[in-house]
Amino acid sequence: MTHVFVYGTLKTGQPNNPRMTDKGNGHAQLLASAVTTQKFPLVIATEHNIPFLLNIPGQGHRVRGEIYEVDEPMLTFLDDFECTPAMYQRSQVTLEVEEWLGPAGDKERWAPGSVTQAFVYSTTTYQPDWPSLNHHDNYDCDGHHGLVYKNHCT
Ligand code: PCA
Repeated sequence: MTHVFVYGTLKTGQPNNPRMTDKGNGHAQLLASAVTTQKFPLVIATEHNIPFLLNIPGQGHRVRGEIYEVDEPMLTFLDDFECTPAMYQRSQVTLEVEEWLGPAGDKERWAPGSVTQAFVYSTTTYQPDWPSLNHHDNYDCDGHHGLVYKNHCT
């Protein structure tokens, strides 16, 4: 099993979260909410208003998201879904756990404030103007930014 940190449309309540809960794609278990220990620019870009975490540590904000435990089929599905490595690349990120959201029996695993690592879909293959777009800290497709996500996969 592998841990993946999601910060965009894959989060609970966001348009692509059903991909994580679809058993046909593999297994994913929500474990915790978390925030990156480093700042990153989280921007909304392209005509589809897609969230991208730019792999530029130290700029932007600490970014909030969720840690999932995923199996090999789900990781393969997500790599494909996120157009890795062309659009996003999967790399390791260091996280501060905020709240345990996983199975109650596993409660001892992470206390709030624990530091852990997970994979994240971030990008170094961004357009030159993206770093100067607005920086977000907690993506919501219906946020005040008004940049409504357009699903290009359906
Ligand atoms: N999906 C991935 C990367 C950005 C996106 O919309 C995620 O939610 O983490």
